[in-house]
Amino acid sequence: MSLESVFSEALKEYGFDINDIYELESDPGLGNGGLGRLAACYLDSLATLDYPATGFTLRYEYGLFRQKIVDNTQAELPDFWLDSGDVWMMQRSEQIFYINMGGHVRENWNNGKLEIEYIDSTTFEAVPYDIMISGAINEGVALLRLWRATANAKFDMNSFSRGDYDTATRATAAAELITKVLYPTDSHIQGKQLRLSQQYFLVSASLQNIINNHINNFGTLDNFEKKAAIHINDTHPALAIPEMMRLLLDVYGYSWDDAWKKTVASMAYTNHTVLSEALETWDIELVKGLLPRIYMIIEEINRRFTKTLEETGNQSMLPNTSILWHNRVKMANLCIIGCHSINGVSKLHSEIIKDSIFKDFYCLYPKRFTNVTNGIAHRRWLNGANPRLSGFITELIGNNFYVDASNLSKLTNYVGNNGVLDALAKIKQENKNDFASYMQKNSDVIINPNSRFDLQVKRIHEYKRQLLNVLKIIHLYLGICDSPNLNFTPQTFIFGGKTAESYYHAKRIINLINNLSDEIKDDKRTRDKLAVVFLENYNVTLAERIIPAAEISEQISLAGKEASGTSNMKFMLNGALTLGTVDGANVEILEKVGAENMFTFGIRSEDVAVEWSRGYSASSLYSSDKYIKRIIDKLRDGIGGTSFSDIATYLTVGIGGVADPYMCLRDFKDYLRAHNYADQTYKDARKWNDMSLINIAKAGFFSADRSIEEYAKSIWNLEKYHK
Ligand code: OAK
Repeated sequence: MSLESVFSEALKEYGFDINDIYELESDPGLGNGGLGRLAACYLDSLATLDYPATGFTLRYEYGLFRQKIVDNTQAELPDFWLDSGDVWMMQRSEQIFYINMGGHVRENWNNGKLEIEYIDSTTFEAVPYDIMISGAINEGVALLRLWRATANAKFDMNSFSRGDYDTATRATAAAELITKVLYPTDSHIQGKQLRLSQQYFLVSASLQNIINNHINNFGTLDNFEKKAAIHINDTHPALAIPEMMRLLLDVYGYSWDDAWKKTVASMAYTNHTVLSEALETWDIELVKGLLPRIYMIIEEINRRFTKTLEETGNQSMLPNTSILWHNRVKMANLCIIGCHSINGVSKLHSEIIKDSIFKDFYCLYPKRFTNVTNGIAHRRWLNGANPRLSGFITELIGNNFYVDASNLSKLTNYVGNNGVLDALAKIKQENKNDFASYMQKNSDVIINPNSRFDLQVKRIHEYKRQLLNVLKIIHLYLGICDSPNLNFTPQTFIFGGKTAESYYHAKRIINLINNLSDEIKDDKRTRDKLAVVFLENYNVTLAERIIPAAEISEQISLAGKEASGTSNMKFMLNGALTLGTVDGANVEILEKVGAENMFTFGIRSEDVAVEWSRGYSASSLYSSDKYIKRIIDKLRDGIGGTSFSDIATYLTVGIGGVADPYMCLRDFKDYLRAHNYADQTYKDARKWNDMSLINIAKAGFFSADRSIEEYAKSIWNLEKYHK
């Protein structure tokens, strides 16, 4: 509403700083990482671009845990975000829906029509809470609807009236468990019944809601697929497909063929990962037990699909494409069979899914596959998070980039302009100073604002290779110890990120980073040149503070593993230079800025499988490369007083699997080369600032507005409210 300065002034008169007020509101930690954050960015664009849209999610009482670093390792504390977060939510008790789970079903044929009777099932109530997402420049509003689970009030009343308070309260507690807490596993499935209940609860409430609205508007579902588009954000809401079928068949009386046409025509699916451990599969018995009717429908979908495969002579595709396989329900297969559109989230990723994990499906349905490269809410990540930079850009090119980020390209007119480059450098320095003061004030961490800020902030995961970054820092550290008088640009390596409580290896990496931080701090030879900082409880609030201060953005996943990445886009938009592999959306960043404005390194995705098949041997790298050997030996000897021999073994011999599964040692040498090149470039401030300017200028493509326009046009066939 452009009223921030008015409020800021008014608050000042009462002795308050508006920033302190902002701090009081906690982040709604309703997701784990990139997947949920992307959805939040998309809601901003949907509202601003005037598209009619609702995002559905669960109103978890406890969001993603609060991370505390205790004895240099991660501890998890509950995140009760609702104490300050629910001021924005409106309960809409008039739109409650009912969801059945458990028990069994009886099929009754009545005059040739099938009627489904639910026996001994439990009915839950889904209560909606709405958060309005206002458009930035218009009157558009998108809705975020969060469902809270509770016991069926009618059922409760019966128990109460019988005086059976125990049953009544037990039922409420069991129901409320469904939306109690967000599962903290990212890119890894946990096959728990409660998680499956959450998924079904979300899709059933949301679909009943969508269908109900449609009936209210049109009085029929005959035109449903022409008026509604349902998007499945990874496979977590995949049960929307059989649930849609259930509603059309059992409640609205459509034939199978008509119901199926409607379902496929209205549903679209985005895949957000190729990691096999993240591809959801559910135990058949679990699905049957919790969702008997849904399971029957899945079986029928699969029976018809399998029959077509056989009729077309494609039986050999069965192992990869069947929904039911080896006692598991494969959710991605369900999505591909049940959706008219399937997309990856960067050009490279969309090619990889066609060539590898969904290859057979691509042969069967080539027209369904497409790409939509991710984007970020540039108004949040530039205008909101970095007012200095956005103010300066406005002085240079006007404020049209706020509405249309492609206008940022006008900044290329200032390449080589010393006045502009100096101003950019000054802004970066001020943002660094601010961040250093913030850290000192809020967590007693001292950061030298005159060192180079090098960041890797994201979930901690083997494939993202925080370990590779650590190996490099150990190398630099040992180098300074060898030659303390060598000219060395002071550098601060900043890490941040959470990992699931159960992910042992990632927790060890957090431990290693914190120990390394201590050892370097305690060493007189290195402490003024090198620093490692682990930001506790990395979240959106912290990201908004640190990204504007970043100079190097580490995007160093093993090629082929990061579907897209979105922090890479946020960093570039704020003028950081990318040190990265040719992976995910880095590929498109490279395309936009050119190789001369990015520091790339590492194996290419198409070569990874080739190297494995040739017998990639990490242990021979250990024996042949004296730098690698020294670093691994140092891990064994100890960092910060603790031996990390388990990590040394993981890299060289393997722990219950192959050695160095994400090829850290394979890419180490080339990573060092790219780092050294970045280091040399940094010494030439003019060149560095020019590169930084070009990165900002080319970031417009990565606005979520562009992604949403692509979804609206090519997948949803969606029109704006006001044409
Ligand atoms: C998490 C769990 C299961 C499946 C995917 C994820 C996930 O977070 N994927 C991430 O999605 C982001 C948004 O598309 C991408 O930028 C990340 O590369 C991807 O890891």
